Amino acid sequence: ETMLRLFPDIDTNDEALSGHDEEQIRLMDEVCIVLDNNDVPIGKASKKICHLMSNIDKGLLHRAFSVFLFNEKNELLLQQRATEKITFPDLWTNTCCSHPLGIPGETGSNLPDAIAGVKRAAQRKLDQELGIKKEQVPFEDFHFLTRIHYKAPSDGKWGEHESAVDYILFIKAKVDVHPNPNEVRAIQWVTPESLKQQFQDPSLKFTPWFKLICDSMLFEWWQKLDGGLEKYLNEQEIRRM
Ligand code: DMA
Ligand code: MN
Repeated sequence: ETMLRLFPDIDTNDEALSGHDEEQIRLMDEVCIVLDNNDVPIGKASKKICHLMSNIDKGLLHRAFSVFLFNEKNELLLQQRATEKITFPDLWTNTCCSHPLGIPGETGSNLPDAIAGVKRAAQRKLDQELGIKKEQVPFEDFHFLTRIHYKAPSDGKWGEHESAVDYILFIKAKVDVHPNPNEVRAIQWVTPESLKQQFQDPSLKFTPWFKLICDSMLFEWWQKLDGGLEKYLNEQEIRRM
């Protein structure tokens, strides 16, 4: 279908994964939603195919999401990615990131359906990565802010880039966190001040998308958590970064 017409010589290089963690290799078979440049689904492809640089360079783009979870004190939950992660291992990043799957309920071709899809995916991954139960992060408590289309290099080892349309979700919730060690090495709650301070410490490494969001909008959004966030919600335009 469309996918094969657009990407007839798609690369499925399995070599690239050899030596990596078995569970993380298995997760590379998850089915991502492939998009045109305007975030309209045009097909599906495995997470592995979506993350190979050779495919990304041909324009292969997929849908992703980034959750920012705050507690009652407006502190943000950060995670350090597990050493087992194939992409961006050991880096500090926002609460939870992943991809909505190409399954009913997580896909959507118009914006409202796509937003509903990423919220369901967010509930699924908050549980799988951090052991946060769905009941503590109700669907209707997620706020969609905007979409960011970005392309970022990885740390080089796997020779790949991330090119995605990233849905930004905020949620304020009281949660119990039980990190899955195959996904998450450490967690911490930060204030805007302590996060800014950590950026000054060269021994701490952060993911490129988290840095990008911090360098652009995060601190402005964060300030408005208890009032004034409304005007930032449900942005229709895709921010290209
Ligand atoms: C990918 O997150 C999503 C973005 C926005 C970079 P990830 O690498 O943590 O995905 P997963 O949890 O599915 O491995
Ligand atoms: Mn993740």
